Amino acid sequence: MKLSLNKALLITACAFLIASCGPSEPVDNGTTTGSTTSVVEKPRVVPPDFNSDSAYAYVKAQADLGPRVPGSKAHTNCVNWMSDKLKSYGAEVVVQNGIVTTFDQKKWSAKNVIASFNPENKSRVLLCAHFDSRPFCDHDSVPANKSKACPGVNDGASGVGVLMEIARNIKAKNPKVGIDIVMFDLEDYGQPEGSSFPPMNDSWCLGSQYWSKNPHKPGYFANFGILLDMVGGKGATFYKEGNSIFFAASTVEKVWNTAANIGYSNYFIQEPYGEFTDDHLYVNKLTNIPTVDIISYDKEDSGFFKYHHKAGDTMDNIDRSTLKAVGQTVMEVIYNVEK
Ligand code: AHN
Ligand code: ZN
Repeated sequence: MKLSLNKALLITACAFLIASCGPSEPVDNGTTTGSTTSVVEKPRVVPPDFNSDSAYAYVKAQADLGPRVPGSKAHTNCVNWMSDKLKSYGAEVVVQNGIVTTFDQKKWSAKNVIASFNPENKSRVLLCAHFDSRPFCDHDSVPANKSKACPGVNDGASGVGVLMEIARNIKAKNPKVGIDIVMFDLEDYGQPEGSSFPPMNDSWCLGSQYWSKNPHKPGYFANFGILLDMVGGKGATFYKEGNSIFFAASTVEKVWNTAANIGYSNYFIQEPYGEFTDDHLYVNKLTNIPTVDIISYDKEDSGFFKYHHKAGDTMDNIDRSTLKAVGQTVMEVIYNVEK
């Protein structure tokens, strides 16, 4: 059955309104178009309430570890913290080890943390974020800060924090689909501008590149994927990012329309903007999973956010309302996937 976009939106809106105030039984919208086709649309499933205090606490727990730079104690502690917590929420957890080489010719054992909920379910959704912190604040204007590790709070910890809160909710109420949460390592060790090392292609997103080439289960597939990156900044705006539109247009529409339906159109802007190299690009190029990036962009500041790759990327800029807008939107999407 093929529906025009307008009609699909209308039906979604009707189902949404009916579900908001009516009984939770299937409703026949009885749409008739010339012939006698009637469309039976299931009411919207009301997802659990995403708790922004809880998400904030998950972000702070990572911030308190210190920068999760590859090779550091904080990095190991973060891997253990995520896998222990995700197991406690009922997921099957795999810590994938992959050897990768960064632009500075160092070798690392990348650790992608993969949590599968209802692993036997064939219908699946991928949710992802990166947990590593950039080893240098190369965008900082203070010379002494440029060589320091980045706090990586909005850039890294925010996405992980939102996904941990979603995991906690999945334990309380299962969506109809299986969910895989992947926390990618070594996203943020990309070659800085002006680096004296030979130019390296694809120097960002090494953990997601490894996972995309070596999925944790042979033939792994998900119906679609959502990447969260820098989703905690105060007053953040999320545009429809170009690579997401190119590879996953219908998922972009689903996410942005869902956000609008539940009142978050001040965060989710209905306009395309930019084309970013981020973990979703490699998932899209190297797997068949159409994946979108919810990534903040600040047009006023012409950057991702004010403290991107700066020493100021701390808890001070994290706003519970932004975490809520993103977390509740993603939950609304995953609890309403059919099959
Ligand atoms: C670049 O900065 C090239 N891409 C954005 C990916 C990124 C970095 N996300 C977080 N940090
Ligand atoms: Zn970064």
